Amino acid sequence: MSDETLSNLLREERRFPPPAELTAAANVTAAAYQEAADDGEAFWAAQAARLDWAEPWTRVRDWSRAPFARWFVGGRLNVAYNCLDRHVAAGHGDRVAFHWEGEPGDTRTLTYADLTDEVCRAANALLSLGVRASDRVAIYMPMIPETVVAMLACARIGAPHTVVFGGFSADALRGRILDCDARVVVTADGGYRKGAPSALKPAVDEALERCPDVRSVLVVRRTGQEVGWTEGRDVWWHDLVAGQPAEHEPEAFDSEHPLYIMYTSGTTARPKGILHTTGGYLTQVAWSHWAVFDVKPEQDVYWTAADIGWVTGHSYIVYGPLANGVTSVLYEGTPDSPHQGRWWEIVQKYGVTILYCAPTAIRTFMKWGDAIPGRYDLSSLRLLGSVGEPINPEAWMWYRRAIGGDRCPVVDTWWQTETGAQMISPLPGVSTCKPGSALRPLPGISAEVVDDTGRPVPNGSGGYLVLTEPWPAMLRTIWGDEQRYIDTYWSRFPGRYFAGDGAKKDEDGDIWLLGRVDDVMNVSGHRISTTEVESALVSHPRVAEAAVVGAADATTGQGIVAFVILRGDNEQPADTTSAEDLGRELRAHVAKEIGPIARPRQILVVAELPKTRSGKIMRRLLRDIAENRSLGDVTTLTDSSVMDAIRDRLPSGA
Ligand code: 6R9
Repeated sequence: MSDETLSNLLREERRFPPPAELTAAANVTAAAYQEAADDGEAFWAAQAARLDWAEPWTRVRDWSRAPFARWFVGGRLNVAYNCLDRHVAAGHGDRVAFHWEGEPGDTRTLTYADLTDEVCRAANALLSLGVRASDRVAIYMPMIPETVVAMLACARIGAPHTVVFGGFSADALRGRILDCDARVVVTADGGYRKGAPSALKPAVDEALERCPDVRSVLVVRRTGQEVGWTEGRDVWWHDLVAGQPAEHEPEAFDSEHPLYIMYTSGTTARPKGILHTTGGYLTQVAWSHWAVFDVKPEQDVYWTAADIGWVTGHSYIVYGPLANGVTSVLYEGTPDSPHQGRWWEIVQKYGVTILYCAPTAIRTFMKWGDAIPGRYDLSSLRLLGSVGEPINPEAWMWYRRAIGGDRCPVVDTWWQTETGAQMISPLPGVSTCKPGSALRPLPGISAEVVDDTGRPVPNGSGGYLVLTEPWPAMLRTIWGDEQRYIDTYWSRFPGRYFAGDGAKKDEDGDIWLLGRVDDVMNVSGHRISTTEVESALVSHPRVAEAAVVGAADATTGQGIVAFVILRGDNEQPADTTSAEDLGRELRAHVAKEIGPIARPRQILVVAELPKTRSGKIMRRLLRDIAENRSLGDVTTLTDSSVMDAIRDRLPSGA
C-alpha cells in the first residue's frame, strides 16, 4: 500500500486512557512489554509455567527448521487435564464452568466437576468406538455443552478434532472430513436457530454418502426431530456416553502433539487445514485470555458471544477460559431470538462482566437502536472486546457508550485462525485506547508494517502486516501440505510471516488494521481500502453497516460499489426519489470524509449482507453481484438466502 493511501482513519483523535481501578488491579502491567523485549524466551517460559506439565520442556523454542516451529520441546502435558482436573484438584470443582443458555430458553449449569465427569465419559465413549491418539474426529454441532465436551474428550485422548461450523453445507463438511481423513463424526439431530429447530443430521448423512471411511457417527439428541439412521454406524450419545465410567486417566502428550485442525477458507482455492498443537497453543491462549481480558476467575462471568466453529470459539470459549478456570456463558442461538434484546437479557441475568464479540454484531445492534440495550441492566460489564474485522471508529464508540456505559475499555484484538491466539491488542490496564486501532503487538509478539519490498514503513504510512518472530500458538503447518504452508505464509517476505492484512502505523507507531490486502481497491491508480470507505459510511447517522467492493470499471480500473444497511428497522427509503437522495447524500458524505477519489460510484441499500461464520462480509460475492456475474462458491456462507434477498432489492438492470 503506498503513501497515497488516503488517511481517513488516522484522523481519529479520540483517546481513552485505562480506568484507574482497572489499572490498579490489572493482571498485567506495562512492565510485561519490557520483560518480553529483554528476553522473549524467558517471558514465554514464565507463561507456560502457568500450566501443569507432566514433564518439563528442555528447550523453549526451536526455530532451527524454520518456518516449522517447535515450542516447549520435550515437554508433556494433557490439555483436558489443564482445563478441568487441575481446577477440581485445587478445590474449584463447584465453580461454574458454563452457564449454558439454549435459544428456546432452556438452561444448564455445568460446574468444573460436572464438566470433568462428562469429558471423562465422552473420552471413554470415543475409546470404545476405537478412536486412538492421533486419529482425527470431526465435530459438526450446534452451540451446546456437548460440543465443548466432545472437543475436550478428543484432547484428552490425543485425537485431534476438526470442528466444522454447523451452518456449513454438506459439501463443506465432506471436504473437511476427507481432507483430514476423519473416521468418526460427532453431531446432533439439530440445534435451535432463529426460533426454530434447524437440522444437522441430514447434512451429515449427505456428506457421508461419499466418505466411505467414516465408521461411526455419535449423535446428540438436542431438538428431538426425526433423523435418518444408519444401523451399525450411528450411535446415540445418550446411549453410549451416559453408560461410561466417569473416570479416565489422562495421558500426557508431547508439547507438539496435534490438538486440532481448523479449516479456513482462502479467497479462492480449497480450504486450508490449519494445524495447532498442544503446549505452545495452550500457553499463549491461556496467557492472552488472562492478560487481555484481565480475568479474575473468582469474580468474572466471561462471555465470548461467537460460534465454537470459529477459531475465536476454540481459543476464547473453550481452551483459554477453561485453562484459566473462569466461569463463562455459552449461548446457543441468534441475537434476535425471540427478541432483539436477547444478548442484553443474558448479560443482565448472569451478571456478565466481560463480553467479547465481532464488529458485525455490534453494527447490527447499532442498527436496531440504543433503546433495546437501554432496557437492561448492563452495569455488571467492566470490559468489552472486539474481534474478526476492523472495527469502525463509530461502531467502537457506540459499543463503548451504549453497551459499556462509557466506563468499559474496549479492546480490539487482531489475530487469525493461523495465529491461534490474540496478537495485536490493547492491554486494558495499560493502554490508552483509540477507537478503531488494535494498537500494538502484545508482549512477546513481534509485528511490523512493511512496504512492497519488505522494508518497515515510517510512522504515518501504510503497508502489509507481517510477524517477525515465531510465537507459541502459531500454526505448525497446513494439514498435509507443507509446501502450501511455506508458499502462503513465508514466501512473500522471506523469513517473516505474511498475514494477508493491510495496516497503517499512525504517528505514535500504533497499528490500524485495514482489512485483507485483497480488499484493497484501485480507483484511478489510487489504492483505497474497503475498510476506510466503510468506516466513512458508518460514520453517517443513517448507516448501520456497509460493505464496499471494487467493481471493474472501464474508465477508472475499479469503481466503488457500496452496499449499506440503514439504522432502525423502518428506515428503508420509501421510494425511488428518496433512495436517490440518500445515495447522493452518502456519496457526498464519503467524499467529504475521505476525499472525492473515494466517492462511491453506486450505493445500494440492502437488508442483510452475506457473512461467514465469523461475521466477515463475503465481499467476493458482492463483487459478483456488482459485476453482474453468477455467484461463486457459497459453501462458507452462513445463510445463502441472503444473496437472493440482495438481488431482489437491486434496481432493475443493476
Ligand atoms: C480471529 C479471526 C482472520 C482475519 C484477519 C483480519 C481479520 C480479525 C481483526 C481483524 C481487523 C481485528 N481480523 N480480527 N481485522 N481488526 N481486530 O478472526 O480469525 O477468522 O482466521 O480471520 O480477520 O483480516 O486476517 P479468522
